[in-house]
Amino acid sequence: MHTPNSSELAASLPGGPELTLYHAAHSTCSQKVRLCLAEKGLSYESRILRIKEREHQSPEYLALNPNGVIPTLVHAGDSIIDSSVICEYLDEVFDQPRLSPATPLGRARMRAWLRYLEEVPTAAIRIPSINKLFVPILEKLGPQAKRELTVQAPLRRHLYERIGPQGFAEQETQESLEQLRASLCRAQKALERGPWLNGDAFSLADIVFTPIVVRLEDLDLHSLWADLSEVEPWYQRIQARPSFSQAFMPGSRISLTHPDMV
Ligand SMILES: N[C@@H](CCC(=O)N[C@@H](CS)C(=O)NCC(=O)O)C(=O)O
Repeated sequence: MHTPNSSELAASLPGGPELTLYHAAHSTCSQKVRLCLAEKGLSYESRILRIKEREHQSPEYLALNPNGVIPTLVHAGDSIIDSSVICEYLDEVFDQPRLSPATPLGRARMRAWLRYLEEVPTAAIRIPSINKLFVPILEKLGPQAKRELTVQAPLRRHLYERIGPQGFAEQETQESLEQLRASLCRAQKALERGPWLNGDAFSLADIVFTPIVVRLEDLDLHSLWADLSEVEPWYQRIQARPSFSQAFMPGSRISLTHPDMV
């Protein structure tokens, strides 16, 4: 019997040549979209962007994504930006398996999770991530490259200007850890009713939270949820899904990666 190899398997999946993802292995927002693609069994053309080379700030890329951040999905020639928007788009266009509740109320609750996850932990995780991952890279690149990366960042110039040689100021780092802890406590409450963030069914809310928890683990911040009885079992369930190893491809886990790979 012929066992299909991985490229034959990819070619037989829906999505295929119509979907192109601009992303990076270590990028938490890219990981959200890769998890969604894997859960939905979609194949795609992968275009890896090197942040260090400022490929996400090139005119060609800015034409696809004026925010100059990754990821961007191109579907049949149209670009879609913002990771949770991309996830919702994929879930609408490729309908099975559904990753959103069937009722308007269920979807409203899931979207409230998505907005909260964007506003609080997704923003907060940037601070310890930059402290650990980007500061050594920026220091190696030197002041000129650092200035260019900062000045050309369409969304975050002012955030990046606050990065000192040791990273962000202690108070900003502490505030981000408080926000991350608050989001884990909110997850704990939801998971007590669980088994998933939005109730009975695994959904985009679980997908969007996952890379944040993975990054916390990579930053040795597991202590932030050590006393929260439902969070670790949820994380174990997430890691047992086949989508996890597909989305977290080599280079995704920063503690296992040399910073030079970014
Ligand atoms: N709201 C955007 C944020 C994307 C984002 O911040 N991407 C990061 C990587 S996770 C990035 O491109 N950083 C490079 C930069 O800010 O210059 C989304 O959800 O897609």
